[in-house]
Amino acid sequence: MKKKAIQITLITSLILGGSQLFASNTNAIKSTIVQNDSTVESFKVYGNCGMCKKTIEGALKGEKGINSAVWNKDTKQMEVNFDESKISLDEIKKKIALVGYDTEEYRSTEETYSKLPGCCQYDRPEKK
Ligand SMILES: [Cu+2]
Repeated sequence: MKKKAIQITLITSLILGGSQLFASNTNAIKSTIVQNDSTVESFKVYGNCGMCKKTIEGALKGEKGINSAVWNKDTKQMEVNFDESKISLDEIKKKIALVGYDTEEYRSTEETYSKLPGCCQYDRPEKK
């Protein structure tokens, strides 16, 4: 009788141990996937108001590899969550420059900037 009890304990611990192994394996796979398709970067985008926010965020909306893009008009910080295998940080900044907004790395053209509504014509960083 005692022997049987020990056997059951052994089997139970084997099952438990096995399922724990399985669980930690799936966790490892999950976290790798999350890391692969989501990189979060914050950087400064020059701009003024709520309309700028719409234009800046709109530059990335629906673009391949962009999970989310939020610009804060008070701090001028842009936070982008993206898939590095589909779009690079440089490409993101170029897209923002294309709609009229400067980052430290990519400057919009004078022409595009001058077409922005008056309230959106922010003080531009000095030319390097
Ligand atoms: Cu604006």
